[in-house]
Amino acid sequence: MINSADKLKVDRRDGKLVMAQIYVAFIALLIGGLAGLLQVLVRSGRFELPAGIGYYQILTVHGVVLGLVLTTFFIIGFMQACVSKTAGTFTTKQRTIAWIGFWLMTIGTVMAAVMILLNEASVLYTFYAPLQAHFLFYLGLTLVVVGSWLGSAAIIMKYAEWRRANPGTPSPLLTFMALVNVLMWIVATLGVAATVLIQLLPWSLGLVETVNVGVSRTLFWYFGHPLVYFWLLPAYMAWYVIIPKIIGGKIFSDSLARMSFILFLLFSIPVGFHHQLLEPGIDAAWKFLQVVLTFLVVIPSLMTAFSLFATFETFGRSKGAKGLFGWFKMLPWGDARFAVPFIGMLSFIPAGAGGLINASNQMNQVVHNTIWVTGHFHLTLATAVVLTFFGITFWLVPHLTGRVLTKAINKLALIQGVLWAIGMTFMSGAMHAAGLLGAPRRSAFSEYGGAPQAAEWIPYQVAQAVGGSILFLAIILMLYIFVNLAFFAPKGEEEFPIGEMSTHAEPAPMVFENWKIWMGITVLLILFAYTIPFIDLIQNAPPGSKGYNN
Ligand code: HAS
Ligand code: CU
Repeated sequence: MINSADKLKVDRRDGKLVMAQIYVAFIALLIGGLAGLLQVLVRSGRFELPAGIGYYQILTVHGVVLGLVLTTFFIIGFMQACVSKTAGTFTTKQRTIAWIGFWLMTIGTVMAAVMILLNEASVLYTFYAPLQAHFLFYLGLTLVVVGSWLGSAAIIMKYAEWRRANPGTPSPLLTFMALVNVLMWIVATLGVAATVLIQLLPWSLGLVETVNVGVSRTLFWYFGHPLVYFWLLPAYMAWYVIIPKIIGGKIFSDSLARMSFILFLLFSIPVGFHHQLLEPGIDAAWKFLQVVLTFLVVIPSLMTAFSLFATFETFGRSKGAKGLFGWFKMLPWGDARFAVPFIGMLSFIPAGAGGLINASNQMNQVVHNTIWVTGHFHLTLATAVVLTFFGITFWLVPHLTGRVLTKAINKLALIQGVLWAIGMTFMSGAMHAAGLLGAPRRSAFSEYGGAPQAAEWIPYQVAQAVGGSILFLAIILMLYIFVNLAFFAPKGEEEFPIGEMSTHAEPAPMVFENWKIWMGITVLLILFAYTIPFIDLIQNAPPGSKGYNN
């Protein structure tokens, strides 16, 4: 279905809202990237942080600012742009709610950042109890979450308005996808809100002395796993809908795309135990159940891979490609809007395979708490997802600022993507390898008293520093491109690419929009996977833990 809105630009007022969030995301990239560079340098053993700055302080900056701030701001902004473009301009009321959300998120971010910089919250991005932060850190994160709910509310309201105006018609694909992601986000963030408001805030304020660590971590991972799909789904929105248009092809199947998003809604949340397989207090049978559910949530990613190959191959053959991989040559390799996200897709193949290893109950014992896991999420989040976000930036920012992506900037963007791929191959590759040799994650440089095994890790740490330095260069290049596209590129009209359906595709069945069914199953699965383990964790808890802080 070709929507009449497809020809229109995103409304200027909505554009401002989206750009505000993208500015914050790129400031976060600068700060977080710098912290990342300092970390790899420390871990190489050849550099010490000046002025009494702590390694964990820097590591917290890196994780919070890139993992939580950059992602949330970019994603909410991008989804709002998609909804405004495909379901129509936000009403004044919807836009005002979204702006209030933006300011709450920004104030919360500043509060959390100040506490980290004062070394009052060196608790890493997972803020695991019994590590204890200043209460303003938790309050700041709460504001970020509440603000994101308001940004999400604007999307839900626009969707509801569209439904009322178009009864019996499937909603525009990008709007549908954004809606699924915000529904998943709201259900997931209830978990982190619960641990912060009920446990961590009162504890950091000294109102209660101890905290139930098992419950707090379980609530965190109830949120923490769907968090990673909250990052991934916007990338999938671009892969399913935007990339086909950029290459000049068609979307393989509207229904398949919707079905995969519904499967993410159902299976993203009841799987948090795959982060806690080696933690005490949870019965092995419940861990096993969640491992099985984890393998179910792999299916929509395999569907996505299938659908992408189908789009690429169909397009290539329509251009006369022959043989098994002849279509590969037909793809527009000179277009950074395609090539940079494509590097992301390629990296997602080993990244996903690593995820399957992590999720395999026994193999998790080999990799858990090693730097292998850090390697895993630098391929998934910091390559597949982030390069896709960069690819989106190349057209979305000029589209919103009334400028164009010039040939020269396109070339720089390609160099940026290639640098990223090289840097990450060194860094993430060395992390995976060192992890298999037992090198721990979340640790500063140490020779562990001259232990021979630790000596084996050092060459890999040097390789990580080489890769990390290349990545930092790529970040600087990306920031240059962003500033150019936002302020200096020539005026003009840049397209918001939205793919068309392939002609043989049937319209999507309306059952996909029956939220009573999908939210109902989501809640039932959560209750099934978590109720008894929670009762266990509360009833059979060891004495609560006092806070550790520096
Ligand atoms: Fe993960 C830990 C399991 C995906 C992020 N993960 C993490 C952490 C993060 C993270 C941040 O089960 C660390 C948290 C912490 O701080 O402790 N992960 C999985 C599984 C998947 C997975 C099963 N993770 C992600 C994604 C992330 C992410 C996505 C961010 C965006 N992960 C785990 C587990 C742990 C974990 C355990 C805990 C480890 C521990 O012990 O602590 C799956 O969703 C992956 C499915 C993906 C695929 C790949 C499909 C391929 C596609 C690309 C197609 C390419 C094309 C182009 C078409 C099966 C879609 C190719 C063209 C050619 C020509 C070749
Ligand atoms: Cu997970």
